Amino acid sequence: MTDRVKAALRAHRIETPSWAYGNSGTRFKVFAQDGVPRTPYEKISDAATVHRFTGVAPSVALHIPWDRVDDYADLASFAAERGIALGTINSNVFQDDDYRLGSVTNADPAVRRKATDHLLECVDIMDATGSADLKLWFADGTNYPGQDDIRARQDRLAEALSTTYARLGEHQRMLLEYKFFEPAFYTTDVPDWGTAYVHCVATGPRAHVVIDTGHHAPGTNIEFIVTVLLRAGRLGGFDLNSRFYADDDLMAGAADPFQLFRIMYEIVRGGALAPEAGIAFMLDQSHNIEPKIEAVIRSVMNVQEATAKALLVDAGALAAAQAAGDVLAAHAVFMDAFSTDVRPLLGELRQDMGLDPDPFAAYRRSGYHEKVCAERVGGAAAGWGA
Ligand code: RM4
Ligand code: MN
Repeated sequence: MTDRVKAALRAHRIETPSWAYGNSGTRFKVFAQDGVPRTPYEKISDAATVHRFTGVAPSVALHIPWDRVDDYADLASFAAERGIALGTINSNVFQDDDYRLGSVTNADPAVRRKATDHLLECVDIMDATGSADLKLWFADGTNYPGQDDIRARQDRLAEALSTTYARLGEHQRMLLEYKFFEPAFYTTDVPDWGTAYVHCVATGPRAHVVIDTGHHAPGTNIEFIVTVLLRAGRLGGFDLNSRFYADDDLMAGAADPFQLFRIMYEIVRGGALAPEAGIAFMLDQSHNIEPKIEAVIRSVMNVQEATAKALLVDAGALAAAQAAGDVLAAHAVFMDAFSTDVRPLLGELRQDMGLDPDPFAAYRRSGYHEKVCAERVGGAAAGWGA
């Protein structure tokens, strides 16, 4: 049992987002922190540091244009020298004045062309970085009934997706992310998993849905969506974070560790944990008041804890209780796993991997933070739009 759980945890991969290392905030204030990276190269050094202490975060997602560089192959070798790879390329068609009324769904063909060209540029970048996944999130939508033609916007979206998909290589995938509201407040063009699924199916077999855990109405049963998409072969991955209210982008597993456990259980149940299953476990967080690298380490550990508990569910006992219709015995099997303290097991696993059993404390002791605070003086700290 323990060996099986440890082997699965050792193989699990969590991708960290470059933007998690830069300054971010709310619309009220961005609190600057010391030692924050100023360039994509420095973000990669931070991501490599997270991997050095956790051992399970060997790739970093980029956001274009925030991480634009002259030579992506050079960025990829810089990452490789530090033991990590460049992962998912996230497109950004939401921070330009031209996109006020939408990007790929804009009524103006010139704006649509500009947005689609950006998506195609992202595929060029993937070719240079060796990235396998293109992640699409659109801020597109409307604020007022009648503002634009909902159906025409769906047609425009479908066209942009097909054009972009046609540019992908055989080994590359398109991941479509949904979000129920914000920044649009009346309609959002990809508001839910159903809409994303419909577009993915129409687009092609390598188009998959991404679940950002913060992008649902309160009370939504996310693990149910996980199961439906997995069963349909269309779950591409996650943007993991947590929330108390809306898209809070807090550390994964912080607000509701039980929900993260339930999600990871459906992943384990669906045979989708191993990297070969093709589910990308990415973090998508915004650290407004907490130290960034520590927050990413904490999130990685939280995801590992939820995963370890999910792996500990006694499948045989659960199936027997379910078959017998024993509601509370089945529930007890589930809760026993959730209630297990998996920290000793994870500590042992890290020692087996040649790591410190407590990545958080080891990072604090390492002096990395003090070092980058001393080095990263002058210049502009990275942040949204930088
Ligand atoms: C969006 C969405 C995307 C992320 C940006 C930063 O709300 O979650 O995945 O790339 O934020
Ligand atoms: Mn996201």
